[in-house]
Amino acid sequence: MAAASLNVENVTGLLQDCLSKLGFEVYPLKVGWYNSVLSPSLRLPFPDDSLAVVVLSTPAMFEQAFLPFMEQRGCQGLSDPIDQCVKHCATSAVSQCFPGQNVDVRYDYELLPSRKPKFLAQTAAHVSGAAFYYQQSDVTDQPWAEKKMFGVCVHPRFGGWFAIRALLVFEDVVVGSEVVQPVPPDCVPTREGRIQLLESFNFHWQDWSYRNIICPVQTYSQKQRDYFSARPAERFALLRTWGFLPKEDHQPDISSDAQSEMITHG
Ligand code: B12
Repeated sequence: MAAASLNVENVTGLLQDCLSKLGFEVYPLKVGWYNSVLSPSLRLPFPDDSLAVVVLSTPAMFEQAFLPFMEQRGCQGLSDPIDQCVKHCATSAVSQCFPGQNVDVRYDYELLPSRKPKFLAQTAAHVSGAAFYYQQSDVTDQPWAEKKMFGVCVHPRFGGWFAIRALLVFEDVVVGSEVVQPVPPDCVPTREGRIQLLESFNFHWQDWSYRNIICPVQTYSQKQRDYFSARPAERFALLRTWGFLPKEDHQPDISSDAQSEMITHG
């Protein structure tokens, strides 16, 4: 389809058709909504009226995309298997739905040469209306004195049981001025709820309690929990016990302390 005939509805619809069966959700946004809350060094280098789409993984992604991806292709090289799977799904959807189109694809784990993230996933999720981004400044009369508290997005259906994986920017697709910025559902409206959320996310994120701040419609399966609770070195071992990696291959030696402390986002 030529760029001129693409619009918010058909881009979102085509991506949804490709990606929802794989356990992803897609939400459109205008680059200007994102850029207007950020300082110049973090803004996207595209016109304010261009279309972007943020891609979230839901609990179903693990069984609907990741395990079949491992079964069919296996992972190649040392990079994170989930990241490889997400990249495969996103690039396949883009080349299938929009052949020849100018689409800039950024992943949550990518950094710019300045070491800043290529896009701020939580800000994108909030301005698209996908998931409210609760930040320190959303708590009145903060109990944390000078401490910096990291913010967290809450999805209205999945609570914290999701991840923000990618941002696609359609440079040549213009979002009309009549398109209104959606407000994300405020599912943690009270001061006490927000304090509990930010404290769980900052101090006890390993116990995953922040994910249940609202009652989710679906959570990660036991298999998925086992996978994301494991450290990277153990994840390769788990994949091997599930039959996905050849036993004799040369797996990365990720036993050094630095690497086993590495956090991969699930
Ligand atoms: C670096 C990083 C980390 C670092 C630092 C954390 C941080 N927030 O800075 C470390 C390694 C500590 C980390 C840890 C974790 N992380 Co992390 N991390 C990231 C990463 C890659 C970048 C975040 C970042 O650097 N932000 C920069 C700071 C400056 O941005 P900011 O605080 O949001 O500030 C901006 C906004 O306030 C904005 N702004 C200003 N005004 C306004 C107004 C409005 C309305 C809005 C919307 C925005 C806005 O401007 C500011 C910048 O100038 C993101 C993925 C991504 N690409 O975004 C994941 C991400 C934030 N992490 C995530 C998770 C889940 C985790 C962990 C739980 C690990 C895990 N295995 O699951 C832990 C727990 C956190 C903790 N307690 O320490 C998830 C959060 C999902 C969610 N529901 O929100 C993300 C989004 C990854 C993902 N794929 O989903 N992480």
